[in-house]
Amino acid sequence: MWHGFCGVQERQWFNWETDAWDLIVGKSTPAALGTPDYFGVTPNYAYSPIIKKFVDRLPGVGPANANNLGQFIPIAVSDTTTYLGSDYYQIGLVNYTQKLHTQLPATQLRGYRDLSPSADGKAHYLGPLIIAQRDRPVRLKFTNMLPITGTVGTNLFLPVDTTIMGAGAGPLDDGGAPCDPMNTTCANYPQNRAVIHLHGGLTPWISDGTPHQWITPAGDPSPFKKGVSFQNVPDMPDPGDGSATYYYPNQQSSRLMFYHDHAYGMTRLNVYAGEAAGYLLTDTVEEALISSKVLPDLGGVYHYGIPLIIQDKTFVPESFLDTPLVNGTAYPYLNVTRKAFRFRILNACNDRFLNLQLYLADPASTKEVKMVPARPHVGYPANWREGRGRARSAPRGSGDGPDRHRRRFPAGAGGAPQHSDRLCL
Ligand SMILES: [Cu+2]
Repeated sequence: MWHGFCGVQERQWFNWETDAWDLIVGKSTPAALGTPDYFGVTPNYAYSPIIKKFVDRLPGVGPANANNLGQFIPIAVSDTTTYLGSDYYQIGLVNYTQKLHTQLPATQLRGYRDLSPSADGKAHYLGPLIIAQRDRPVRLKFTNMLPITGTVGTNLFLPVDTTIMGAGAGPLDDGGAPCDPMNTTCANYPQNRAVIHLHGGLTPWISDGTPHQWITPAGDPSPFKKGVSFQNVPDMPDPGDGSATYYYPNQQSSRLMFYHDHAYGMTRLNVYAGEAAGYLLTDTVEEALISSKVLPDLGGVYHYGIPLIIQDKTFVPESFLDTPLVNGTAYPYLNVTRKAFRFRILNACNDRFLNLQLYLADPASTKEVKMVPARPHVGYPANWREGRGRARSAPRGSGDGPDRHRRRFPAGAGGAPQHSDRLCL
């Protein structure tokens, strides 16, 4: 997170040839979306194209908080009458496209659509967000609406490694007879399998969405219809082929979770493709903290804070996960005013721990933030990168912090803040 004026907007990367942090744009001066050249003169097609930073707003919650690309995270529409005492949701799985940055074409995605008649009928990346209350169950009917085997769009649009167990051949032949893939050619598991798992939820096993509880779309000709552990919720009507029911008791404290695919052999790919959405659990303790002003109340859909769902993606066919998305946009910004904000930060990366820090960006420099010289590490091996005196190693401490920050907000009459500022993510 770069906090402050987001003036310099190109990618920064450590260059092992020169032992320095380079702004890639300063090195190879490619056009927007050009091929980055991180290692001397050799093109590296495996890296995402150069994307201008901090030009798109953060997608917010609900259509009123859509960004300049029209992206937003919808709140799932709850049905409180079909199952009295429970919030009921109907969610489908579809292929769709969405623009994730101004300079990128629309990206092919596979994800969830709120099937409530009151929803807008569209899939939205990271949506629909389910807001649940402690001790009030959520019931879910999930329908796999992907194309059936043999039609366009059946297969995942990402490369699937069929040598991984559960992704290639299974124990049935094309006619559905038992088959031993160790000894003969059997049918492949289809790539339109899906299941929903509530990540972090205390969920009974029938509804846990384990790797062996996937389903294929209704009418799919594959001999593999559902995982061997598949169960519907006993006190809900059988939803039929292509659908599954889930019961989440919500008997745990408030937290931001997410629900995502968990299909055997392709969980990582399905989640990467977009099968993930937020699940915000609230409770009376949190409400008391908000009403007593211990936690800031930003009002409306941000009563429980602003979600920042961070993921790592690549926009080329190989996956180096070199581009962060926040709420579905690459390098977004958020206009903030001088008051306390509450962010609900979720690491939904495939491959990364996150070390989040706040820095004041330096509009006078060609770098995003000021950097300090590296200190040599006495006694380290000669080829140890840390000790080789590269030009800049870390953001300069004097460039961050509340003192510098405060100067950017001259007070108006009565000490009221006059200016807003950009939080670059
Ligand atoms: Cu998970």
